[in-house]
Amino acid sequence: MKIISLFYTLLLSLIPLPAQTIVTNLDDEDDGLTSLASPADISLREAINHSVPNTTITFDSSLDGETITLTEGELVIEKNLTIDASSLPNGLTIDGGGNGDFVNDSATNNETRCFFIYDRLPFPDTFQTITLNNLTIQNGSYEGANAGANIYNRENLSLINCQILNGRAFGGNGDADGGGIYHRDGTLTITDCTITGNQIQGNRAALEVGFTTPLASSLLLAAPSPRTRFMAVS
Ligand SMILES: [Ca+2]
Ligand SMILES: [Ca+2]
Ligand SMILES: [Ca+2]
Repeated sequence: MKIISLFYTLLLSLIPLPAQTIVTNLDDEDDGLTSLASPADISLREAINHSVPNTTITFDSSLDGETITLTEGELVIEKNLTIDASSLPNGLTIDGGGNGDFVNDSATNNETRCFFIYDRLPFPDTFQTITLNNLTIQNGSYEGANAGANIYNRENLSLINCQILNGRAFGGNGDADGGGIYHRDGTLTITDCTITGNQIQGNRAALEVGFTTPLASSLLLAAPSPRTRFMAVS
């Protein structure tokens, strides 16, 4: 019996547990590589930057319905990662600080794109798997081409029960793309999301992924060459 018990204990020890990091504050800060050793002071930026690949990032229940306003620039995701606020009844908001115009006010209000999702690996590219769940991502702002004011994506991204709101892409000699999402490579899977109020400047065809109502089912967008583009409907 002891041998069997020992066997199972050994077996369990060989099965890697899924990594998990819990965000515990609303600050936009990064205290460095050892920051995750301070479980009472873990920001979303620290969780993204320093968690090992394949981590699921969740949120302390005290953050239910709260907002993280970005002050340190876009959040960069370049590895397999899940950001899951599904345990929060009222979700969690990530705000890029944009003020709704087509002017770069980053010097005065820190406005920024919200998520830059790309590992920058050389060709041939491989695709990381990223899932964002129960997040509101709003007020992103980006000046330039290939924008994606709320989300720039070149990996395999799944959005579940998210709201992508009020992004503003502008400039880029009139070549700004994606007030909400700029999806270039990989796949973009959208399930039960609302993507609305996002705008680009100028008279070029609007290039955001645009939906005004929650989708009834999943939409899988396999990125063709060279790009996937959608007309804005809002
Ligand atoms: Ca910290
Ligand atoms: Ca602005
Ligand atoms: Ca990649």
